[in-house]
Amino acid sequence: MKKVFLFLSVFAMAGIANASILTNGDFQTGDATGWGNWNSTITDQDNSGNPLTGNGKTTAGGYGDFTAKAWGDGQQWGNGGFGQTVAATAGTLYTVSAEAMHITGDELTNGGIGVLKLTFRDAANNPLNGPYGEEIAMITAGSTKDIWHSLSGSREAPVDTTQVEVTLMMQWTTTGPDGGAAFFDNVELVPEPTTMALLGLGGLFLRRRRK
Ligand SMILES: [Ca+2]
Repeated sequence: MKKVFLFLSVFAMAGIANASILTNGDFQTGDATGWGNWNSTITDQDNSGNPLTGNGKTTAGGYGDFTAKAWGDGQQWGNGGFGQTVAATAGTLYTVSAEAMHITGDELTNGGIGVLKLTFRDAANNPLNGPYGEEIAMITAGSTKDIWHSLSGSREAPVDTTQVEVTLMMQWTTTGPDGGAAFFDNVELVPEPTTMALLGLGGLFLRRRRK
C-alpha cells in the first residue's frame, strides 16, 4: 500500500513539474507580452495580408492563432527575434521546443535561418554556454515552406546558472542577398527535476499522510 501511494505521489509531482515555465509561449495575448523583441512582431497573418497557410487558416480575416514573426535587417548577421529570460537552476535539465515556419512569398533565402536558442547565464548576467548562447535547432531556406516544423532540444544548466533565456531569431548568415522571415509558435521550456528530487517529494507526501 505504501509503495503504491509513493509511486502515485511521484507520478503526480512529475505531472506538475512538466509544465512550461514561459509566459505567453503561444502568443495568444496577440502581442509580445512576456517577451523582449526586435525587428519582429506578433501577427496572425504575414505582412502582405496573406494567411499563414500552415496554421490551417485559409481566408483573410478572423484568424486568431497569433504567431511570432521575425525578420532581419538586410545585412549579414542582421537579425530579428524574441527573447524571454526566466529563473533557472544549475544541474537541471531544460527541454525547449517550438514550432517554426517560413512561407511562400516571404520565404527564407540563401543563408537565412530561423533558429531556436538557449542561453544560460549566471547572476552577473554572464553567458555560460558560449558568448551568444547555443543554437538548439533551426529551419533554413531548404526547409519545406508553409508547414510548421517542430524544433526541440534538451540541455543541462551549467554550474553557476541562475537564469536561462529562450531566443527565437531570424538571422541572415551570408553576405546575401538573403531574405524572408521566420514564424514561431507554441514555445515551451520545461525543467525536469532529478529522479531523487521527485522521490524526495513523494516520500514527503507519504510521511505527511501517515501522521
Ligand atoms: Ca499561437
